[in-house]
Amino acid sequence: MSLADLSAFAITRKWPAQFPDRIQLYSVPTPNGVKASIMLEETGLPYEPHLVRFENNDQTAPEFLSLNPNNKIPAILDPTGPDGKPLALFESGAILIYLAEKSGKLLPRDAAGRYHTIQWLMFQMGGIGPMFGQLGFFHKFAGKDYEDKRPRDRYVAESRRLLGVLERHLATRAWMMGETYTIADIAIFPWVNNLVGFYGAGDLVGYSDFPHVQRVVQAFIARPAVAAGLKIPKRD
Ligand SMILES: N[C@@H](CCC(=O)N[C@@H](CS)C(=O)NCC(=O)O)C(=O)O
Repeated sequence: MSLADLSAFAITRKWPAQFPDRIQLYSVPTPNGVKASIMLEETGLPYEPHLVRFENNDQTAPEFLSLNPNNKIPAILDPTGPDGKPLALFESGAILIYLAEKSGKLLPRDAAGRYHTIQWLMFQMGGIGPMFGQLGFFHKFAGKDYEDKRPRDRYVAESRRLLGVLERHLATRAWMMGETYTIADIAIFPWVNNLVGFYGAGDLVGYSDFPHVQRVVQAFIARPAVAAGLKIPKRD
């Protein structure tokens, strides 16, 4: 069998594929980035990680934009996508659904279970990600020096509200979908972990009021694939 030819994809000029038959991952271990690496680790699909260096603005390089015009990680290039043709994909939620369907793992097969998993995935993409991300900006990054605390407080209140939604849901469940661990968990829990870890916003949002969320985050980070994925691609 001959090796896949990815030369039509400009991104492979900046990040050459050493293993062109494997899924190419372009990412950074941020809360959005690790969703893809954790999923690849969980499914066991063969892949090759490439670090996108924000400090060099790699995400706005023409080679990166050729795959994701929205200049954000994560992005993948699967040499053997649908119909055996290469598939380039960005947006972590789309990547999770794609890899679940490709591997036949972590997305329930029954129609209702599938839609409910996608529902919680969308809840993360449209709610938790953007809101926690803004809270990070106003609490940890440049926005922390702003005198007017109303923008920060707005994102604190909204993040706390979202944690409350998770808390009530998880009070009677092991994972977002009950007994079954799914891509909804892979989307949500890196963000909660990051909020109280790297962002240091636990006290601000009253994290101690959410014991069920805490329990599930602990179970999540204890999974070997999660522990590995949280560090991929390796920063240099
Ligand atoms: N909705 C996107 C968001 C991705 C995103 O915000 N990525 C951030 C890192 S967590 C990024 O690439 N930032 C670089 C930039 O904005 O220049 C997804 O889920 O894939």
